[in-house]
Amino acid sequence: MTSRRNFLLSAGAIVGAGLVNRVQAAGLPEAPLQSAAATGAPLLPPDGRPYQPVVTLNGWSLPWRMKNGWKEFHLIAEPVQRELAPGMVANFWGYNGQSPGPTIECVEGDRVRIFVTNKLKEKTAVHWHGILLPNGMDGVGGLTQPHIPAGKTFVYEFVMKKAGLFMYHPHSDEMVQLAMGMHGAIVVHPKDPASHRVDRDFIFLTTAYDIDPGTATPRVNTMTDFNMWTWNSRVFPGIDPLVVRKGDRVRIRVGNLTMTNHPMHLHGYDFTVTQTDGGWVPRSAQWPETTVDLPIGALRAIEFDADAEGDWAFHCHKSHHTMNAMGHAVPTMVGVSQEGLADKITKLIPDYMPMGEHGMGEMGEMEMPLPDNTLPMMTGTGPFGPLEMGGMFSVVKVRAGLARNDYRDPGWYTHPEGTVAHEWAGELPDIHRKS
Ligand SMILES: [Cu+2]
Repeated sequence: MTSRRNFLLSAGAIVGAGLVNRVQAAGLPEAPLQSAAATGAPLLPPDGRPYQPVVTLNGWSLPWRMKNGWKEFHLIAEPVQRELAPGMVANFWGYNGQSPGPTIECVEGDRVRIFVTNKLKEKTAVHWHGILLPNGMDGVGGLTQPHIPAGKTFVYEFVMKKAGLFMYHPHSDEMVQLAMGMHGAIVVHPKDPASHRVDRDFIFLTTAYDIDPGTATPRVNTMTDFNMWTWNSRVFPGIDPLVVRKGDRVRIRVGNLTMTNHPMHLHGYDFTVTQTDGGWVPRSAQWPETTVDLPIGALRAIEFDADAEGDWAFHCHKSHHTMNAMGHAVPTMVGVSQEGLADKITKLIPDYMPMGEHGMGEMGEMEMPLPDNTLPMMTGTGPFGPLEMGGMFSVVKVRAGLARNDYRDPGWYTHPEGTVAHEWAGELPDIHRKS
């Protein structure tokens, strides 16, 4: 896991470290910029209606200003650089300095005005996915509004009619602009802060990129064969842990902006789906799950009571989505003897390393030569050895005795004596099998 620690949250913290206000133009709200990829402190509302803020995994929430009863935000569409994990930085397009753009948090009934300034070299438009709004505010370039030309600022105005989890993304040269990383989350909190309340509320969106090892800009025409499967434009081991206090009610909200589905699996717990981008799921329609499929273009919120301490894996269950850049052209070598082969090939290719005869787990431990600016297919180290993961993988760390707003990485779980799987120390029977 990344060694970087999350911010220690302080009451009244409005903006995270690294934020810079750039736009002071008359009439326009400020457009804060975020340069860091760390998980930002929850944005406690300084004005407007009260709510319990979310934590954006490896992201942040956008400050606003109140003006004559309107909540005003300012998004700037622009090229950005994003570290996917230590060792790899991508050239993306995003909003306010990052991909994903900042999370927009509102309250049911809020009147919102969102300024969008286009600092790309081509036109754009922003669609507010899942939000019930007037047709002309829906953000489909050419259909419901003119595209926003390069260099121009457009204004969107609507009322947040219902609470829920939503997202924003371009609807203008959509294939390219999504492939380049433009997206962000929207959370509309219930009017009554006591309704649907949880103790810890996380949100992130899934995206996928195809970035050739040794390069930094995604291939924008790729249809299915992506090699970077991300949560908020981060891959394991760059994704922060989801830190939870034992006993907390936890909600994790996830949206899918990739071109395939993701079966999201949580270890150690069963949970229920309490919300989709269509609204709250009635209690009578909820059932227990340990994996929920996240369809393309959809959002889901899961909830559980964090009653079991530990480091619980949380990941997409498609095994190719918990890996980083890999060569699919590599032949399967399981069961193929490579004895003597390495010596012969090494004479021709000095860096050649035979692998896969007994599986590919050994790759998680090797220091393989890599091109600049890419990540190993299987990587990461835990307290017991290599984790052999990548992509859409993180850990829900449940600990007793944390402070209410403490999201700092507590390190690895210390297991109570005698509760870890261990080698059998007794007599071993002679087991005969065909080999
Ligand atoms: Cu997946």
